[in-house]
Amino acid sequence: MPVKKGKTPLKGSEAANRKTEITNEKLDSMEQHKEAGTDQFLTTNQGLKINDDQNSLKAGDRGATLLEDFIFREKITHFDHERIPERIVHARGSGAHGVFKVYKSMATYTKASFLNDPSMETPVFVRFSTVAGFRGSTDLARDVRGFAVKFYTQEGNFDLVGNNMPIFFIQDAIKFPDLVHAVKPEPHNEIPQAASAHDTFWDFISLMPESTHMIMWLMSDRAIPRSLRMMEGFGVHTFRFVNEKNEACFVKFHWKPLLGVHSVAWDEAQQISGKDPDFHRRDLWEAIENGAFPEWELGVQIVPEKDEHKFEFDLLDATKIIPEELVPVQRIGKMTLNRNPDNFFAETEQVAFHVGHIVPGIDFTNDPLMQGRLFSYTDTQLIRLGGPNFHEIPINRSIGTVHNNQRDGYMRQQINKGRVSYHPNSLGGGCPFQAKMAEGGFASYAEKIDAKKVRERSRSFFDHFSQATLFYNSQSEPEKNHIIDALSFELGKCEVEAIRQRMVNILGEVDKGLAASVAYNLGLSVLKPEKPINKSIPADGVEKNFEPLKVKSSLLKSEALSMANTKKDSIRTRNIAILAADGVDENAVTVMQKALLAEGAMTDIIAPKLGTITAESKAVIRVNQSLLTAASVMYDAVYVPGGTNSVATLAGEPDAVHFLNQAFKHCKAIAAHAGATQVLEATYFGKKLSPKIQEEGLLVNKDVKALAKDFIAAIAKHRFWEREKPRKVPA
Ligand code: HDE
Repeated sequence: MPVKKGKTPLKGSEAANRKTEITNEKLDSMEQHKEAGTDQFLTTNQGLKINDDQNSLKAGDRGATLLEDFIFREKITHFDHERIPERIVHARGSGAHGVFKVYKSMATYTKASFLNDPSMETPVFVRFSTVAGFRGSTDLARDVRGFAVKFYTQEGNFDLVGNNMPIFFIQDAIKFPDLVHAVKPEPHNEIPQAASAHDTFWDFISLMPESTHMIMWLMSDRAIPRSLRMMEGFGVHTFRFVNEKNEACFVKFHWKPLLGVHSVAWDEAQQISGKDPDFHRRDLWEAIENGAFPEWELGVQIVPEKDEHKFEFDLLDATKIIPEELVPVQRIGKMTLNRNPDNFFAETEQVAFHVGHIVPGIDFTNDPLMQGRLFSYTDTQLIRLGGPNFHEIPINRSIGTVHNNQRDGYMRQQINKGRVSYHPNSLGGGCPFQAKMAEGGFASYAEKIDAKKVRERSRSFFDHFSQATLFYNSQSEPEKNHIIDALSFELGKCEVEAIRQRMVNILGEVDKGLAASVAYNLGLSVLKPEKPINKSIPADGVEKNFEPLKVKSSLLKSEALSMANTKKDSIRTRNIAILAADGVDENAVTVMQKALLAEGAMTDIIAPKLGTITAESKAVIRVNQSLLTAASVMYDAVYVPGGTNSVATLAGEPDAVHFLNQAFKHCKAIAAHAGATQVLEATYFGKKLSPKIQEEGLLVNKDVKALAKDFIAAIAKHRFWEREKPRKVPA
């Protein structure tokens, strides 16, 4: 039986059991590959029944194919046109359907109806993405993640087209093509794929001090999430809320994942890219199929209009956050993703987001990055989706009816009746007519503007380092080390030493220790940064000073910026590996498995080969993965049950020992039943610790129940980063 879409959520263990159930079903049945309603004849696109789909029409059975073969030509022509241009950025993505509900009315701030009525369930479609890689690139690239949500509201579609980082590289949209050209594979040899670790990217960045804050985020573990379900999301720009009385306030949007914010190790990310490049896509898909629906709370930071200028930074500058200490995040509603797409192309590929898709109650600000985006998204859909009717593609359709006088164009689906396609008209009774604001008509917020037309940037945008420093100072010790490692890796991949040097000098403006550590790893020393060279020559010939302002943030640390402070209270949906072989202690397997499943985790029995293993008790246990198909990097934690023969086999099996070595290196929880210490002793860390095993997150106990309890607590901590070797202190 295939998995049903839109089923009711399963709770923890139910969901976990379902995983194995589905896997087995998948193996046993081809049923799921059937399309609904395919008990029908094969036809051409014109509806003609086809009687031979195996042979083209030929002049004799060994002769040339005839031009006449319209059936062959139709099939091949369609095939030849199957691809559409991939997105210029965010090409690699994964999507899901869901719903959003506000907790309580937000009418004080916004008249948006989907944020006013707690009983209203608004359908959503979400697309997560990486930015730099091509459509087939790996999920685990070090990159920003797109987090785009389409709300199908009663008042029209609202798209919150955000990222998993709250800021951006640049302040003005005119620099976007430069940024993207710099990060994409280099144009002469198209290397490297889905990676920022190359000269053109760091050349550009080292000349754009405004990108420094974003670089801190990109080099942090936020850029290598454990799961798309465990990422925060941000609207990035400051938006406006507008209420019924037309009073506006500023708002920043946040998505807070209920599973907490977690990441993998960089070494692990690189290995996952080889073992399972679809790791995030698969994880999202399976969680939803298993009924473990991903959830986020929508958060807002609200700033009254009168407070626009009260901060040390400019609210219109997309390279700045509003620290949560200054304006707390109010959690106002919840989004639940509960249905996988039926067809990747039709939905995830053809979905067209646009920052300009808003509803009454939400409006823009003059953030120059946002203003540029307002142009770019429609423009890109025109080329990508082939014309102006992309709003008619099912995934892009508004749930409200669309009435206007726009007509025709490539691939028009709607058949407009009648002869009136203009306004005003009398022949159509004046229809469709304009809506007053009281009737839900959209009117832009009447912001007062009195200014000169200039190509300039406000000086309030010129502090490029204070929040980069705030971010760095807010990190835990292991997180700081990871940033140092990431920078050393990325810059180490640059061939041009001058680029490395320029970047190291910029890091000196963020934190002296950070810069010194990276410089040490690169064999350099930190020098004074050069003056930025991106000067403009205005019409009056007077050069503008682009030198960054030296500002010190009055806030030294912000708790919300460190993932060390995230939720660590659940092992729900975590994948746990159980290494076993013939002769395993059945009780040690089942007691542990039961305890983990009860907490909502999932388990895989991994043995030297697929099929079944026979326990000491002679019970037959089904194997989910072999040591060849599984890898430690695909699991959150590892358990080794006892059983004399099983333990002896695993201790002599290099793949099993490697599995544990990797889990240890990546700071994961490892549990061994007392009888299984022989396997641990075969590892590099077992040798180090033996005979008395003592290390946080490394558990040995002969009482399986007690071991399970400690193991669950350890897995919930996500990682034991402190296990990593201490960094060398530069001279
Ligand atoms: Fe985008 N961006 N962007 N971007 N962006 C696109 O639109 C653009 C920016 C973001 O899953 C494109 O349909 C400009 C910030 C996401 O389909 C394109 C600028 C943020 C997605 C485009 C930015 C984003 C896109 C490419 C500088 C976070 C994927 C394909 C002003 C707030 C949406 C497409 C999806 C996609 C332009 C900067 C998020 C070319 C000009 C800042 C999540 O239109």
